[in-house]
Amino acid sequence: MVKTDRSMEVVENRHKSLGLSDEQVIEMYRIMLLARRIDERMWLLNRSGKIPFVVSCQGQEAAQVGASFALDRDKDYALPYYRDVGVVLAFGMTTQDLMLQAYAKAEDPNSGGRQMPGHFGQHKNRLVTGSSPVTTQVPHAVGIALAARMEKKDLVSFVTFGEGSSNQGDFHEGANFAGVHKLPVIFMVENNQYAISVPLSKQVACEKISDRAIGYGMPGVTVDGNDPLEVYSAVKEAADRARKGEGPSLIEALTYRLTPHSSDDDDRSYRERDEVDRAKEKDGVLTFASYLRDIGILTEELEKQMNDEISSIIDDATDYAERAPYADADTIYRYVYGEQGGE
Ligand SMILES: Cc1ncc(C[n+]2csc(CCOP(=O)(O)OP(=O)(O)O)c2C)c(N)n1
Ligand SMILES: [Mg+2]
Repeated sequence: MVKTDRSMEVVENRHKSLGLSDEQVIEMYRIMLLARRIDERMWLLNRSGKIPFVVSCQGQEAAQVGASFALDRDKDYALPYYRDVGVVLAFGMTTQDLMLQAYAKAEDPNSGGRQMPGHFGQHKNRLVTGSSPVTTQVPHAVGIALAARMEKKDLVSFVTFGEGSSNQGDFHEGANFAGVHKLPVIFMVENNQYAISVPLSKQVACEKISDRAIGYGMPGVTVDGNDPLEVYSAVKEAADRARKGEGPSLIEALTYRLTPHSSDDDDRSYRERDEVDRAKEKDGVLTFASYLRDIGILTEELEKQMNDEISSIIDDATDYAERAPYADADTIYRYVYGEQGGE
């Protein structure tokens, strides 16, 4: 949280000292806000019976967008997990694309309406599709980094997953291989404190998820996932190391899942409302907006313009996706038995 009693110069220097311009941090905020508003709209559509399922990004946008801005979004690969609306928007997926996948329509670039929502993948934006078993994207990301090394391509492979998923064998195998071969991968754990109903204290015995890095010979850091600038800084350092051939990094972004696990979950059965309310006070979408207001670059006028624009983008995308056709039944085997597809 930006303290108003700090001198303007010190506060302003936070993003400038990281090499980020005013325009870039405004764009960061715009994407965080867009992700939040898309997610909120999806819950309304779900509750009104229009879309079958939502798995939310709410509470994790700051980590997702801060990290994405530290990457080269014209050449790096991202292997997002189901909550990463902020990552996929930052990499170029559109609101319309996201609505098409929520409605499972034929034009959905992620899977042509075949996968569950949140299974992101878009060839043209180097977003690599994943499977439903959690953490399978980790060895895929390591494989992409290995391929880049073998083909002498200058790219970083960025993979995200939840803290619960860091208990899966896929994480340990992928991290070990990447560490041994010093591959250009960034592992980012979005630690939102729960794996469905299981709290962090019952998931792991180590103090921090980032403590796991030492076992694989890579640096591990824990950062405030509500602060996009802190996440940006950690991912930038990791990307620089990766590009210099110094190998992988593990970053743990501390966040909080503000919604139930999914639209099929009722979180009142395993956590107190007080806890959720306290987490809302630290919500990165709100605290980053305060920072931008305090330094005078998020003016009232700009904020209104941004909100109006986001509302109309989401309205248009929703109308479009609702009217769009479902896939023809005779295309059912497409993408299953080797046929090429996607953008
Ligand atoms: C291998 C596997 N086991 C179980 C599941 C069911 N499942 C889906 S999400 C999830 C929780 C994952 O928690 P975490 O990794 O912390 O991610 P979060 O949902 O909290 O972001 C589980 C157990 C699954 N999809 N895959
Ligand atoms: Mg979790």
